[in-house]
Formats: sequence, C-alpha cells, structure tokens
Amino acid sequence: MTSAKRHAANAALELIGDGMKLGLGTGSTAALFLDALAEKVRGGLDIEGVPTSQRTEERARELGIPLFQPDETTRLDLVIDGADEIDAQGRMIKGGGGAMLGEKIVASAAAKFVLVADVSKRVGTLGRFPLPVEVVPFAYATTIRAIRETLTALGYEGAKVELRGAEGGGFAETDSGNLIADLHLGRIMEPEELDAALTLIPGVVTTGLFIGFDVHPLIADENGIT
Ligand code: ABF
Repeated sequence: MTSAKRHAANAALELIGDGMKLGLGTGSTAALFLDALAEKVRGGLDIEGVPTSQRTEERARELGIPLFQPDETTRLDLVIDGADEIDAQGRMIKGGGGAMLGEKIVASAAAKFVLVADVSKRVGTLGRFPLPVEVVPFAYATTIRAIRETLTALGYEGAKVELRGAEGGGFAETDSGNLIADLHLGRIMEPEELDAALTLIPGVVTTGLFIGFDVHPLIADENGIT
C-alpha cells in the first residue's frame, strides 16, 4: 500500500504552486506528501503551511517546511490530508489517527480538500471503519451514555461505543486533551443526520464525519492514480 500512498502524495504535489498557503494533514499518506513537499521547498518552492496536528507540526519543522499561525483573515488554498473512508459523494470518516479536530478546523479554512489515499479507503457506504468522536474528559461517562441513547434513537441497534485506549494504558488523549469514543456502527445510512445529532450532545467536541467539503480526491493503487 505504501506505493499507492506515494502515488497519491506525489499527485498532490502537482497541484502546489509558489505563494500557496497550505493545510498540512496527518497520517501516513499525508506524511509522504510532507516528505515530497520538503524536497520541493529545498529546491526553491515558496509555500507556507498550517499543520493539522502536533505530530505534523514536529515533522514539518524537522523537514524545514515554513509554517505560520492562521489569523482571522487566513484562507488556505488547499489542505492535503488522508482519510479512513470516503464514499462516492466525497463524504469521509477521519480521525483514526485521533487528529480530526485539528484536521476539521484547518480544512474549514481551505478552499479545497485534496484527499490523498490508497484505494482501500473508497467505500460504498461509510461506517465499517469505527467512527471517532472527540469527547471532553469532564463527565465523559454521561456523554458516552448520551451518545448511546442517540444511536439507539436513530436506529443503530447493537452499535458498540468504546473509549479509545492509549498504548501505555489509560485513555488516548487528543492534541486538545480530549478523549475519543470509537463508534462501531457497521453502516452509516444517513451521515448528515448522524453528524448533526452527535454534534448536538453537550460534551461532544466534533465527530470524524467530514461532510460538505470541496473534495479533490487523489486515490491511487500501486500503478498510480485510479
Ligand atoms: C488522517 O490520517 C486521518 O484523519 C485518518 O485517520 C488517517 C489516514 O491515515 P493514513 O493516510 O495513514 O491511512 O488523515
């Protein structure tokens, strides 16, 4: 799959020009894009980037990619990022890497979302990948119960909701110090309805559903862009 991811990352590079302000995504495909971008920067390409996560920020600094802090007027030309699933309407599940809040904030400041992914991410129906939901730590059990009740009300009988664990034990923590609930749904029949309902729950910060972005999909297999 690495060669497929590399094809997607390299194709994204062709969209980049001097003077652009870029959102820099998170994940292994976005990391391959960062490597390729850094090479162009060393060759004289003049861009600036806003990272979507602490991980990406560290990597970009190591690679010498110029970064800037967005202000109220910032419009990014493109964000280049991966996904866990994408359907035919360009709706995505993101957040397997736990960075969806930063990814969504940055994507919302960008004119276009350039998706870099291998073909395994393309699905008929979203939901086989567990949907990550970012939850504040305060009274998290109450929020989890509200998520379960919402899922039942929407007809997701038997859905499992799990708080994501950290490698060394305890719960995984996001860059903003929040927790992640992974929702095992199988099939998401109405992503817009589900996203709206979950986002209304006090204690939910955001969901991994990315809907309504102007997506430019660069999806590749080992032979190149499909
Ligand atoms: C980020 O990285 C995420 O939103 C998604 O969870 C993941 C995709 O990773 P990869 O490119 O490693 O498959 O884009």
